[in-house]
Amino acid sequence: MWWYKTGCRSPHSVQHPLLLQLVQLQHSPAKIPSSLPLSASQLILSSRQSTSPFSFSTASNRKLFHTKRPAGTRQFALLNKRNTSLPTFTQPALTASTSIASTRHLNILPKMSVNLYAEDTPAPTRDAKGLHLISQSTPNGVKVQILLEELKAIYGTEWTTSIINIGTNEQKKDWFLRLNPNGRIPVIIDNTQSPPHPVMETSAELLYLIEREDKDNIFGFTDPLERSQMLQWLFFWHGSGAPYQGQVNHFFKFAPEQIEYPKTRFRNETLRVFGVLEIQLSGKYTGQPREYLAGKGVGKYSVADIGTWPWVKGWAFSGAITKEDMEAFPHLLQWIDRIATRPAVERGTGDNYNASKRPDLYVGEKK
Ligand SMILES: N[C@@H](CCC(=O)N[C@@H](CS)C(=O)NCC(=O)O)C(=O)O
Repeated sequence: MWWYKTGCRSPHSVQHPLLLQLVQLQHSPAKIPSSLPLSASQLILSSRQSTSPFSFSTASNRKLFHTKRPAGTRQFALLNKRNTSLPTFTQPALTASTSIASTRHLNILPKMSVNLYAEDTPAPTRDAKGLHLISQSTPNGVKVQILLEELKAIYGTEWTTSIINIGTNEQKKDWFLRLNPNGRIPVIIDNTQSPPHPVMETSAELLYLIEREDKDNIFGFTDPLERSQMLQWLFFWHGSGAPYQGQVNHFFKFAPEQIEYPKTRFRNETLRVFGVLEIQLSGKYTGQPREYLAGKGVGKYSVADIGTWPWVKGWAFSGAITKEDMEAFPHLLQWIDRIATRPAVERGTGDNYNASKRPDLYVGEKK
């Protein structure tokens, strides 16, 4: 019998992929979705759940016991097939030799291909043959624009671009939601895949592009620890930087009324995460100042920087953060300037992505 040690009930603690699947099993043991990975579907779940399905452990205290459940712990019980004394279930349709990848392919992908493009999908997107980008030069759009320009400079990567105006809510229309249900830019579609493969969420897009194009790992790393560091900083900004700075822009610049609490809260959080980047770049705790966020020594320019820079360089946009505030982050300011001078960065932020300069790329409602 296996007991899964729990310690934390926060939403973050249920992120372990296997555990998320087990939560699904627990909620609906009679109906196991066919998309469940085989490993999870083969597990047999005890009906004697002792507590909320959301009481799983964080990575730090996660542990499987092959003994009796220790007293005083809130546990999620998994039984292996040898234990027949408790109610069990299995997923009959899947066998050990059935790969989930093939199941997914059969059940889901053909539907995606039928529905990916609609009649009102703008022609440049619907007819694209290779990589296609739908963007606008916002901080998130610029991330992907820059990486594509970098890849073009090194490898001759080709793609086509459509620019939309998010001010008209083009990204909330049905044709766009088929490509990115989140209704936000940017999105890329790889039409060389069959069916075409859309990618949403900027960090996932950056990773998709380097896996597809960056054969020499110029914007990524071969060393697993350096790659791990790159992912940490890429995720740090995606999860703990962009959302705060985005809210600063919203509450200071766009909100219909000025409300002090969120303005203070998000301004302070943004300055705090700038401070985190400053710690990394200054080498405050390592004794090694660095030029880039990830990599050995002074680091190497990578998608961690590309995913972070377009937001941080726009610190002045909201009017909430002053020059005096930024004086606390000298290494961060140097990093902003260092990256700004790259030719691909200049191109990725330049006129080629400006709808008024490139009306030929502009699709959808314009206003
Ligand atoms: N987490 C998403 C965020 C994308 C995002 O928020 N994009 C903004 C532009 S910077 C957008 O499309 N806003 C329009 C809207 O919210 O409808 C990502 O990283 O791709």
